[in-house]
Amino acid sequence: MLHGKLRIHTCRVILLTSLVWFIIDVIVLSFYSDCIGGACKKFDDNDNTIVAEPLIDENSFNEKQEDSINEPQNRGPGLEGMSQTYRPNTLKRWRPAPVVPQISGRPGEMGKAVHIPPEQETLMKERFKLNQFNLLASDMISLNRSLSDVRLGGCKQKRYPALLPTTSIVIVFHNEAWSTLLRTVWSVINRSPRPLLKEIILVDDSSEGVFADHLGKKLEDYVAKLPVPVHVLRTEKRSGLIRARLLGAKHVQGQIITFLDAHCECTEGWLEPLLSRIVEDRKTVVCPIIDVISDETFEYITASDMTWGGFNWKLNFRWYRVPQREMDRRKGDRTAPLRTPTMAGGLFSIDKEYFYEIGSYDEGMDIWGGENLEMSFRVWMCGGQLEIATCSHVGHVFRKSTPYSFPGGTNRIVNHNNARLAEVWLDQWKEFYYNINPGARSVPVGDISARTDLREKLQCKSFRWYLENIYPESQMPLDYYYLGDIRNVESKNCLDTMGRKSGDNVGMTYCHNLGGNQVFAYTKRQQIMSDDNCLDASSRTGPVKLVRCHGMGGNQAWMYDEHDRTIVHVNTGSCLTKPDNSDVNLPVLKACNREEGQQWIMNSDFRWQAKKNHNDER
Ligand SMILES: *[C@@H]1O[C@H](CO)[C@@H](O)[C@H](O)[C@H]1NC(C)=O
Ligand SMILES: [Mn+2]
Repeated sequence: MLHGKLRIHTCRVILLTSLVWFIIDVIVLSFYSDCIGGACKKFDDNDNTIVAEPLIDENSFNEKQEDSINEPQNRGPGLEGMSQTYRPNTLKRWRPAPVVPQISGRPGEMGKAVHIPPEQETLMKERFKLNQFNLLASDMISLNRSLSDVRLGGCKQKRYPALLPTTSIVIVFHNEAWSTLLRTVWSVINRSPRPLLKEIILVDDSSEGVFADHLGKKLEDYVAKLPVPVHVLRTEKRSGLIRARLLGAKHVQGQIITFLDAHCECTEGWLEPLLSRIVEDRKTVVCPIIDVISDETFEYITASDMTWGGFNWKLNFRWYRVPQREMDRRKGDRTAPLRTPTMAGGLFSIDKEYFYEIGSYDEGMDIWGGENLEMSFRVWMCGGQLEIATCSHVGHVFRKSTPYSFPGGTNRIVNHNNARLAEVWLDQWKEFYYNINPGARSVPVGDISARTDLREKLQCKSFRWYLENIYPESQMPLDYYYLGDIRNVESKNCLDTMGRKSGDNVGMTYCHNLGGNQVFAYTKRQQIMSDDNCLDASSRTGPVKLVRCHGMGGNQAWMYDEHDRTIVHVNTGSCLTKPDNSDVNLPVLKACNREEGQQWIMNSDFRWQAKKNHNDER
């Protein structure tokens, strides 16, 4: 009995003491928080230090209130967003890393191009084959090479929060060259504020042959001496990017995971903008601007801050120009984070817990391809946001061809991955993918139930919502009447892009019913489009060209009359007509004459999708 009472008493004392400490904590924290809010003195023990104030971006604050895609309770800059997601005592005080000094006389300093003397050209070509970049040039450049500060002027003045979370850098590689891999590592060490850099995790996805020599024990011995903890993990067999990244992520000890490619160079101030966005809202996935390191000369070339990520019907990731709509949202401020519909996928930061909450990666995907779009759609549709921090620049060696082998064949793997992505996330718009790429229909997608369950569990929005709210400029039209081939009544032939590029004439040939180059969409905006090109005519007699869709009507507006079956070019009033005898593969534009050569059928396998609106529209 006595024991029992004593125990209860002890418990009470412990509870009370804890309570007192808790209250003290809260008081201290709230005082401290006021400091963060900017009411306190600045953190100025060094003239060059970034000031201890959060990045309060008035523009985005106003924006957030009127914008329906944000959940206000989780958003808002500064403290509210922060205290809900990161406890201040887990964050770190930091200072910008010192500028990497130029080593005079070394090739490639300040990001300059390296030119190989003619007598070494044979050797250069020999070495080029190993990695599909100029390895000889790379080997001549210091691992610590200096770079110029490529940021916009406004970025250099930006103030970031005084306290930021730590990050682990995860770098996956397969058969990587020594100098590019280690230059990536050194650029991270040299240009990241040290308190924020928890560790670097290198994941060797089963490098083979000559690569195994330097990427084995030699690498482990080398990284053991580096001034930052660097771990080398290895997959047992070739696992591909996705599974190797998951292995790396599993060992992450920092609060944020930053994925980098293995042939990158981080520039001055690259990390702070990424971490700052996440500390404001942990459901933000942030990419740097990916600059170009020339595969020929290793010159550092700044990329545009006016491009964002999109995708085409084939589900290839593509860079497109940022539309005016997004520039307006940012009030014309090019240093403000850019909301991008998709990301390239190689380089980004994400909160570690959020990475798992949102479903990490689709483990049913193989080797490479599609995972970046999958994550992009998932983040947007399931309540997160995807941004490019235009003040963060990381260079990447872009290659003209891949040096990697794809067990099972590149096409098969990419089709498999993209088909999974289409099945899980694209809803009815998956038809655009299957129609333009009919080969994907026969590739087994495997079991996707775990991913569809995830979509259900996270209560993700529809792809229509994504197209309406995040990517109205998409090449996949939001509203379309028809998707399929366009057949001439008289000749029985079909319109065909012949695989031609923007600026070329559209063609016509026998109907093969396989989709591909014969698939067109007729959209609510009166476009006749194939992937990112639209039928376009600039005179009443043609020619009819494929031109990159601009969405502004004009020369790209066509009116299909279901009853007459004519396709009338709105600007000129001319009718799309079957080819003349002069060129049997070239449809033309002529004055309308009601003959069968001007009648077209859009009804093969596909349904009219928005018939009601179709009539309203006219
Ligand atoms: C890079 O610079 C650091 C000092 O900033 C030095 O310790 C290190 O040895 C250098 N690394 C190489 C490979 O030159
Ligand atoms: Mn790469």
